[in-house]
Amino acid sequence: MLDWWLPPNVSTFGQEIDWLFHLIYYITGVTFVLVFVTMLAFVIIYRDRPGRTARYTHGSTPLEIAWTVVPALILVILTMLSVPAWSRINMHVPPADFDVNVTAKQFNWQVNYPGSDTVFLDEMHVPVNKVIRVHLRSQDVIHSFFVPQFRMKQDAVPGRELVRWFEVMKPGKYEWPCAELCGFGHSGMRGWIYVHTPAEYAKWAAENLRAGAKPAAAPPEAEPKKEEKPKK
Ligand SMILES: [Cu+2]
Repeated sequence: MLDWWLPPNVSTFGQEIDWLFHLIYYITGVTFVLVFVTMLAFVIIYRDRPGRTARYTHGSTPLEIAWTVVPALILVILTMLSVPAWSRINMHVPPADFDVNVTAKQFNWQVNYPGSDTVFLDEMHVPVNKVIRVHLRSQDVIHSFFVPQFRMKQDAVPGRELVRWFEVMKPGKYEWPCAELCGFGHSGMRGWIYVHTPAEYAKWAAENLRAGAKPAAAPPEAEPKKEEKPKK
């Protein structure tokens, strides 16, 4: 029902995330309406009128217990509902069909494929319907790998290698912005992930993944190719 404001999901695990998102959205939406309707009603019902005097009230203990216990229960239930999704997506990385190294820096994504020494700037090419394992690093500050259509967001933390995965069900060109304010060029830090059909991917790989091949669309100010060679 909220499809009009979320970008279309193309990831195998996206539905689990969207379902939780919608559930939380409706719970907070209903709470918002109830709180504001009650507040407006009270403002009108208990407004100042001639002859009305203020009255001391301690409040209502049962009511206070209820509005503490109910939200606490909702949070516990939401946690229990989130655990299976979190565990399936983030705790267990499935066997990968492809590994990709991504090193974030101010202000580019540097992409490297095992077995090739080419570093691509701000573009990643992967085949559709395959488990892609991303080895995410940062060279300087915290960045955030974000692909809205993949329902995937992960901080890149200096000094750590984080492994995340995705499997895309639909070929296309997907925007890949940095979602962590990382410096003056942050707003320009974005790349594209090209999800190809198997034949297209094979063609791209044959043309671009030979050792020493030139990055396809690196901007003119691109760094020397071997400047950051991810260690394995
Ligand atoms: Cu960044």
